[in-house]
Amino acid sequence: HVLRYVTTNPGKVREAERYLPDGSVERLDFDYAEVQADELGPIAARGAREAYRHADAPVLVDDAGLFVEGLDGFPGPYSSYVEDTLGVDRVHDIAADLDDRRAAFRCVLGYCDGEGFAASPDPVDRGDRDAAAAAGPEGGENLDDDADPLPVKLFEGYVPGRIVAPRGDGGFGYDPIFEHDGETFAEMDTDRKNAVSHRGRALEKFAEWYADR
Ligand code: ITT
Ligand code: NA
Repeated sequence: HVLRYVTTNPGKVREAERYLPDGSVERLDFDYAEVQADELGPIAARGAREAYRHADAPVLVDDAGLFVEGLDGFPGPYSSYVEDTLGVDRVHDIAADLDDRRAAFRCVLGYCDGEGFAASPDPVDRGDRDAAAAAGPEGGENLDDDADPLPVKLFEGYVPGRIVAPRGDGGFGYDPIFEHDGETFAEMDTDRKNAVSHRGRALEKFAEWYADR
């Protein structure tokens, strides 16, 4: 079975391909409805169900966001909208005036193939969400409060860092203004970013689970 990685963002697939066997994943350019929610989990869960019903094949959706500590987590689930409207440079300008420039990227992967998951009688298996839980209230309870019975399995990843003036040409989105361990994500190559990133952490958990599926 080819796995559909559901995203309008080719940068995400470039990162995801490193975790899955050659030829086992292809991008499905499908823009699922992003429900308004203050957490990524419910957005990914609903997106996975919608994408599965659209594709009628196994799907993985990837919902991510940048959470700036000194802005109470903004732009968070609105990161895509804010990138398109304000833009990355102005997010940096706003953060530059803050005392606290700490930030984190979060990623939630939602998998749906129309079948249940043996290890989890629940409609939603929350997967391993230790990192998100440890990271604070954003990772919080009720990852998916949707009543839709179609099972979805969620995988989360988190990386701490801080907002800096833009540096580097790699990556995509907010990568130039997100520094982790002295380098921005845009200064890292894909393997280096994957080794520390929110998406890399989530993909690692997913790939380990998916290998036995
Ligand atoms: P899809 O929803 O179609 O997957 P998207 O780019 O809108 O594409 P998200 O809603 O998950 O994806 O992304 C929210 C925003 O965060 C968006 O502006 C992305 O560019 C950005 N983003 C996501 N992952 C990122 C990463 O690893 N590095 C930098 N920016 C990232
Ligand atoms: Na999106």
